[in-house]
Amino acid sequence: MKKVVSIQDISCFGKCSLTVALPILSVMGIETAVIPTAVLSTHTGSGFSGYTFRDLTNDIPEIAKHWKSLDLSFEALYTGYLGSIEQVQIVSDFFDEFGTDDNFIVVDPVLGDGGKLYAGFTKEHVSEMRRLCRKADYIIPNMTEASFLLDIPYTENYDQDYAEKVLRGLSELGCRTPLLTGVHFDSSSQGAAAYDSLNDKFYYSFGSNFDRTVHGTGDIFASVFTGAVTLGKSLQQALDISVRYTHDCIEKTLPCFDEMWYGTCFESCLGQLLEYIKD
Ligand code: PXL
Repeated sequence: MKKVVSIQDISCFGKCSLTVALPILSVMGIETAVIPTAVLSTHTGSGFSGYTFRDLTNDIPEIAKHWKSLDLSFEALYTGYLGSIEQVQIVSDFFDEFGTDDNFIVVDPVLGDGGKLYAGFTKEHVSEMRRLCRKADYIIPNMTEASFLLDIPYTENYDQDYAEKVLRGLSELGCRTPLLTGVHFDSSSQGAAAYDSLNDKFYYSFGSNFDRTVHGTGDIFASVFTGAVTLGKSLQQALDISVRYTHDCIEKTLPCFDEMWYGTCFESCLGQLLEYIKD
């Protein structure tokens, strides 16, 4: 069985990070080890305030040390939300210890959305995340995160030429294959793009656009993408599977958005994901 380690927080309520990555990777038939970086009572996105935050940063090197003594290895190292600058640095050390020529690293540089940083994140956090991206084979920012990483103004109105400039810029941070999520060149479709800098090739995948932001879709996309690459899918296949599944999840969520404002109904679509990875 393929093994992935996912390093991100547990938001006890709110359907994101590990509570999304674990079921998605498991359904894809991938053994998923976890390093919870923090335990929060809810996620920090809009709608929640007063959440608790238990920092587990000091546990990460201890877990890594124990795993080294057990000689554990993973096909992929996959990180998402990291709650502090120190945590980003420790995860960077983890990459040095567990990264090999045979495995790959996915960094979802969770920083913000809608042109704004998430609560508690600063410019220094962005700089540290930029450094972490250098060690990744794949990074999966949305346009907000890409803009912060590249220190350029955020825009919602852009064309293919602009998206490709952003992707090239992201590759210059040192990551071989940057992706961009939430890509749209008109109001009818939305999807994702990737740039394989080694072969200088761009890849796209689109579905129909929903005029609404649903929380947690970035984590869903990144988990499926990591799983698909782990299963040996090509970059185009991995993009297609991730876009299709994320699209299904948003479609399922919208009719019950009033109750589900904090997350995405990804559970109801897991059966479809199993079908998509069979192709
Ligand atoms: O969905 C990304 C995410 C993960 N973890 C926590 C968050 C967020 C986004 O708001 O707050 C704690």
